[in-house]
Amino acid sequence: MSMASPASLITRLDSTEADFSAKLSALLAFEASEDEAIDRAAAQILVSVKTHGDSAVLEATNRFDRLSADSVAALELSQQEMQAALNSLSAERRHALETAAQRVRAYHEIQKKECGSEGFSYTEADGTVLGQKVTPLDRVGIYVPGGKAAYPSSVLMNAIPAKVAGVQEIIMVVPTPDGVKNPLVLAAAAIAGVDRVFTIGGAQAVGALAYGTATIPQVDKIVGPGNAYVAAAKRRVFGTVGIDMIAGPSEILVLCDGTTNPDWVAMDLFSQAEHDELAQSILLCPDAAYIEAVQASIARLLPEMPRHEVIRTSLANRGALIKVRDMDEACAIANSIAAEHLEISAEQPQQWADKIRHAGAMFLGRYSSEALGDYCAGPNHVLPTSRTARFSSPLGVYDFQKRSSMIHVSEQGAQTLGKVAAELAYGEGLQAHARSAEFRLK
Ligand code: HSO
Ligand code: ZN
Repeated sequence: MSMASPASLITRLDSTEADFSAKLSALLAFEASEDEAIDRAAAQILVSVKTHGDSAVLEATNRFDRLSADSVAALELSQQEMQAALNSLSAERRHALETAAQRVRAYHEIQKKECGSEGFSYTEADGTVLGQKVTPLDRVGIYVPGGKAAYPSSVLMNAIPAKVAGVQEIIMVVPTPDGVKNPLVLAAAAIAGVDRVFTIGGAQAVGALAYGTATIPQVDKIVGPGNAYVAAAKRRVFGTVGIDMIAGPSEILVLCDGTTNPDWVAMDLFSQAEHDELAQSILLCPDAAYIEAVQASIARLLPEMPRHEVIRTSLANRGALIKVRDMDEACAIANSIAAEHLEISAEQPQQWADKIRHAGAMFLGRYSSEALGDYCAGPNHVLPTSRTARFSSPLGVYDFQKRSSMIHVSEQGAQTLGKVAAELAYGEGLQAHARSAEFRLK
């Protein structure tokens, strides 16, 4: 393994360069490739699952995962099997998984309390009561990828908020190509309280959850990441069921004042770069000498990493070390990037956090490595990517709840509201509306 020269590992930019914005935009550009052929294939699978149900699911599972079964029921795992997976873990691994689950649960319990889960109501002077009622979804499907991105931590992050919200039934689907199961994923499902698990995946699993089959009940919302076929299928079933989001590659943006050990920052950049070749790791720092030091750390530490090839590709394609004028400018750039994860590795992190408006999750201070948030700090690791933090939020209890408006008009209230409504209804040419309001006038 040859050690590449530090300069070739990662792009260096300077915010004072004339073409800086153009270069930054080029670096950030990421189009979730909407491959037409993939979309067509996903659409076909969805149609066949919708029409033929279980038999289409069996056929696709046999074809894509080389897994044959006599019935879809035979692809369901028993609770004993999940429990056995949990029991098969080493004591340390099990303890870590349980600790993570307990912390994620605790955070989401507080979130449930603080985010208006009780709904609200108020009474007007004439006795009319108006309000909002919050109800958990009945049944949710969680998609867990089977291949290289089979993360037990993601099982916890998707299932626990649903559980905390009060969802009655959680159905997990996870492909097991050639029948190979991931015990840590099953153990996480057992800990999180997943009710049923089917070893199916791909667009066929999305279709089964969205439309329901004789064996797999229809869900109300499908959450969880998947490959391009799964993403295409989720897009297509949206409307029949709810979906969470279409997740892009992982991103980390480190905003550093130059006071953190450069090895720590280099490793934090690696931590998301190792997810996949399209992941994005960027450092913003006002101190040129410090950037040199991080670059040297990258060059020294990279060859030690088992996933060095993925990290190398990701850093070379989409990574950058950016020299900024000062921390204020760093904050402004961070807002324009709207990263999934933002580490503020600085002496006075809160001061800079106050200036950040767009980030999926903020990690304050040099001890808050993003990896802690990925596993066990407590907040959700399912976060808006690809600049969608401008308008969307981390997965949370609120994604598994919905709201109903409550209107209880008093007799007196009907007099005032009735006149207003009738007047507007005549204006819209809707007689029945007008009369319905007027019938109640004294
Ligand atoms: N960083 C990922 C989540 C994850 N990391 C799972 C490790 N395992 C989300 O962007
Ligand atoms: Zn991660």
